[in-house]
Amino acid sequence: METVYRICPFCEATCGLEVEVEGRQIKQVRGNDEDVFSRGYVCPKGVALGELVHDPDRLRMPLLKRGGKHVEVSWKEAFGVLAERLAAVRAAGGQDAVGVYLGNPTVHSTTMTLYGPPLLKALGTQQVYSASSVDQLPKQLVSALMFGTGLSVAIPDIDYCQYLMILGANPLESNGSMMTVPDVKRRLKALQARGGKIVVLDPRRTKTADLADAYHPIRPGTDAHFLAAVVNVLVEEGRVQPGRLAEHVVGLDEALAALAPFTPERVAARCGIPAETIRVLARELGVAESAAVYGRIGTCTQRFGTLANWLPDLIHIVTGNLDRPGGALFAQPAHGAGNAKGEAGRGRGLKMGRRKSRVSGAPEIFGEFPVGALAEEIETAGPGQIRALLTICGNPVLSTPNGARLERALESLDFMVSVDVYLNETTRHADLILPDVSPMERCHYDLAFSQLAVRNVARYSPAHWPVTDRPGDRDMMLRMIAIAGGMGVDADLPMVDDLIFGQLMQRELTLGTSPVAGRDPEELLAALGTRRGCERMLDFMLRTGPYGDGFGSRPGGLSLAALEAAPEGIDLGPLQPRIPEVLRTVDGKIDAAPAVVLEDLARLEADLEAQPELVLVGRRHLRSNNSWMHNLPGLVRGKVRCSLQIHPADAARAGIGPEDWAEVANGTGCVAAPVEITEGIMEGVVSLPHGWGHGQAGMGMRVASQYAGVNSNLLTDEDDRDIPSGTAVLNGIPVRVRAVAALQAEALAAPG
Ligand SMILES: Nc1nc2c(c(=O)[nH]1)N[C@H]1C(S)=C(S)[C@@H](COP(=O)(O)OP(=O)(O)OC[C@H]3O[C@@H](n4cnc5c(=O)[nH]c(N)nc54)[C@H](O)[C@@H]3O)O[C@H]1N2
Ligand SMILES: Nc1nc2c(c(=O)[nH]1)N[C@H]1C(S)=C(S)[C@@H](COP(=O)(O)OP(=O)(O)OC[C@H]3O[C@@H](n4cnc5c(=O)[nH]c(N)nc54)[C@H](O)[C@@H]3O)O[C@H]1N2
Ligand code: SF4
Ligand SMILES: [Mo]
Repeated sequence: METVYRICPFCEATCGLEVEVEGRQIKQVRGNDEDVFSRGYVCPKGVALGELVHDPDRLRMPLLKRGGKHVEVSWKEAFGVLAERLAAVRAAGGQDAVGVYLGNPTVHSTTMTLYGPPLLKALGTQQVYSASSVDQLPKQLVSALMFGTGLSVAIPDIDYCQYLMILGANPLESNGSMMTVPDVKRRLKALQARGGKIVVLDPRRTKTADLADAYHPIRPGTDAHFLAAVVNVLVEEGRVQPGRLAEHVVGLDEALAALAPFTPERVAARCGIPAETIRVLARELGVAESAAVYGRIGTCTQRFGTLANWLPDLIHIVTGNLDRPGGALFAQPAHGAGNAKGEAGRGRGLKMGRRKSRVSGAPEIFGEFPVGALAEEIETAGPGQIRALLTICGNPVLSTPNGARLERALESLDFMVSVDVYLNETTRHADLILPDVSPMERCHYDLAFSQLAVRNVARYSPAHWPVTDRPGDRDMMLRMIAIAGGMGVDADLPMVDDLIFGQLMQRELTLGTSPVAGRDPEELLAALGTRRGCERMLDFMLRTGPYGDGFGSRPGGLSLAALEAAPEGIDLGPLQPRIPEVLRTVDGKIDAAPAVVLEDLARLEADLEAQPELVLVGRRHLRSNNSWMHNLPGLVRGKVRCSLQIHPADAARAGIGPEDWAEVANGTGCVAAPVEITEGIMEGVVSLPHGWGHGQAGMGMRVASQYAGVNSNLLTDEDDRDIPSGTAVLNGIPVRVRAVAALQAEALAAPG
């Protein structure tokens, strides 16, 4: 028996795990009590690491579709097919004929995070899509517009905060998102224990709402209305107190004036929250010793995602809580985030809309188009039409709107290749599937989540088991990069890796502000020794980062070796104020009133007149993770999770009883699910979790197929998007419900 320490790669909490292994077998997984960040916390998904690693259905060899069936082939054959088919598609349609979709676990894999960008560059395609546009894109867009980079996200300083308002997030199930916060429950309870207050606004009375000091049901899609009214009250009552921020902000008066139409009295009915309650909440925010407003999925994947993500930061400015301990602060990760590079306090800002998508003219943001536009880009003929698709760590058939249309589009492709670990709803359409290694066979450092963490920490897990019978994930990516870059199937991979690293190093050396500016590259290469791949890049980034040893110029500073020697991680302390140094906007100011955001207020005002209808929202469960952990028996056992939550009054109106199944339908699609009649959801709102709908022909997930459930994204409309960000509207979807029993009776009565 051997104990191995690893960072859990499954969700954003990044818990430290203590894994007992015997040879290549995981025997037990526990939380690592010594971990400087998670301090022993673990959830059932982390405990299921062994089930995932040893899952007999996890792919171990490349699969090639022959005569409609997937068969195992050698890696050599797989790469040969990839090279030949990609070349054929590009010869006929050019580089944009190859589309790419990057799914969520891409960001949880250090290898994919580091080698994904060079792969996109080698492909040279403009047809890039990702799970961002069914997730956090609105938050990243407003962060870039206001502060200069898409990962300059103001994070609630949860460990010091005295008043936390949570909208559209349920961290007690999700373990937090766009806020890396292991053991969130303990931290929330500590907030309360020091006299602080937590307020939750959600259409469902969630576990987080139960823990909170106050819970207010809110109509889906009306967070922006509500928050705009909160700002108005702060203005009206003379509580605009940006303090030291004032000199760093432009556009504040303009922003406040633009919100004037949204008084509590005008938004109350639409939000389902009394005007007086809105006033009370605004006052509480205004007088709190420190406060943060945290919105997540419910505020992002909705009709006014951009506005609903701008307003929290505007409130942070108005109340002086931005960049103040206990308010919302910017992380300072060890590897050197984009907002720690180059000239301090100034940068290039965000350039968006440099091009438009071919069919619906959606603007590019951060180099990608909204995934809602993917199917139309595959189906619509003309220059730039996608004829081949590469998916990496993605299951868009279940995760993106109108999965049925996307499946038809995938079937019409000339070639599809997926890098994945399962033969699932999406990859079953692929001609070629390249299996990834398990988390035990790759190194891990959280490049993305350390930028979103509630505390500055640095942790690293080396690959534990060597890969012998196949290319490792780095070599798989390098081979794909070589093929895409026209270097052929037999390219020398160490040479390709050297090229990629050389570019990374060159960029750093040319930054006048770098601790290694002007140094001899040969000397730095020598200092990096025999490290290659991710390890070499990480070591370089850490050493040139804000806490790094600067390759000798800052003795005692961080390096990969220091992290290797500390499997429990290195604590770098609480978040600290970083304004103005953190800013990377062109003028070095915080833009409180970005034009694309203010322009959207007309749409918000028009929505005040909308008539209430029955709408669908999503939800998450602790023992589930998007679409792909349903093959692990330890997680899916027990009560049926893919049920329709419905309020008793709505159930009664639709004639639905507690033992019934309900049909949920709208103009996009129709599904049926068992119901859970509960007071825990607002009247006029029903909820289905996403990520279910397994069990189609041609899949290879035997457990998941037995717990199939239905795909809630058969009901979401791919054309329905938050306008500024292009993010899909996945919450607040108009639907009709009726008892399936009634339906069957109708079918029986119908002639023939
Ligand atoms: N209706 C509705 N839809 C939603 C949401 C919602 O709340 N409601 N949430 C949205 C959100 S927030 C997200 S992030 C997206 C997720 O969207 P996706 O990322 O497209 O979907 P996932 O379910 O995360 O699927 C991950 C895929 O990666 C594979 N995978 C897992 N581990 C690895 C690995 O180590 N390597 C490789 N190569 N592959 C791996 C899995 O088998 C699976 O195919 O879904 C979105 N869709
Ligand atoms: N166990 C588990 N953990 C996960 C995941 C998982 O699938 N399972 N997925 C991971 C991923 S990829 C992500 S992005 C995060 C997401 O993290 P969270 O955002 O915390 O996830 P949810 O639990 O979906 O919470 C969203 C809440 O928004 C509410 N809601 C829906 N519409 C609205 C609205 O219009 N306004 C308001 N105010 N509320 C609304 C829903 O009722 C729900 O309670 O979780 C991550 N962690
Ligand atoms: S909370 Fe997230 S990171 Fe922590 S053990 Fe669970 S899945 Fe892993
Ligand atoms: Mo997500």
